[in-house]
Amino acid sequence: IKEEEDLAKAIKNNEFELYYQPQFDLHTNQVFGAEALIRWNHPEKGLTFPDHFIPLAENTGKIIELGHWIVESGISYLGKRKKQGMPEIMLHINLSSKQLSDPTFVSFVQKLLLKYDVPATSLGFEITETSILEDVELAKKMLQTFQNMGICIAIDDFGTGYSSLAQLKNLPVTLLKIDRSFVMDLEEDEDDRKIIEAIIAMAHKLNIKVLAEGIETREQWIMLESFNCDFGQGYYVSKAVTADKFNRGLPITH
Ligand code: G
Ligand code: G
Ligand code: MN
Ligand code: NA
Repeated sequence: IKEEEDLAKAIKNNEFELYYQPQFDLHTNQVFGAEALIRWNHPEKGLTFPDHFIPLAENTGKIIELGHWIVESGISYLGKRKKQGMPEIMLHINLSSKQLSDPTFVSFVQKLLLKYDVPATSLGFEITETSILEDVELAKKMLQTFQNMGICIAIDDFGTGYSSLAQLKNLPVTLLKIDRSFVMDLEEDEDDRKIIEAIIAMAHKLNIKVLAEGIETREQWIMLESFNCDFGQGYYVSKAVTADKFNRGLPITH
């Protein structure tokens, strides 16, 4: 209960902040986008990570309000960059299942794109296999609408759920994000290498781009590039950073 109240107060007091983790093209080494990752600047506990408070927000229904804040912050950030003449980037925002079963969510997003003068093609939504389970048919329709608008639909943590392949058949998918558990042992584990190569080949046949998560070493980058993986993300290049830091640009290590 205490935590629930905290969460409600934190939204009012503007204690949340979006951090941005760069996403790069493995072939050109260019940063083309970012994943928005929420942080809580807690007045007592300091910088707090979402593993704990996102599930709490989901279980208490607060995720609708918090989700609105997240989406508006992300889109307004894109709008600010555009106004300042900064290079266009793609921003991927994580969605929870509650948001995908909210019938007003599509018009909410449309209004924000207009308000901040942001093209739909600059926006992506990351969904997980569990986030569409609440109301599959409604979620599917909503994702199709978003894709028709030009918004990128990314499957997050691919390979860890229990119906990964079915999802590719059933959902409008633009991008597949290979879970970092496959990337982690790439150098030692031949099976992981084969699995990743197969995922990439399959995705490309379906006209779906592939991003590898959790790239932490130069060797992993080079290997993934040789497998023809399109994009990457991970501590090797950068963790999630504040908007200011992201705007200043980062040296790419590769
Ligand atoms: O850095 P990391 O600790 O940011 O994220 C931990 C988990 O929290 C990940 O599963 C990530 O997808 C989730 N997460 C981070 N930011 C958001 C967000 O804005 N919305 C939702 N729904 N989940 C998020
Ligand atoms: O579930 P999702 O993929 O949205 O979660 C992203 C999570 O992964 C965040 O907690 C983010 O901080 C973390 N992350 C991003 N890059 C790396 C990495 O290279 N290594 C590890 N261990 N975690 C990472
Ligand atoms: Mn994600
Ligand atoms: Na992931």
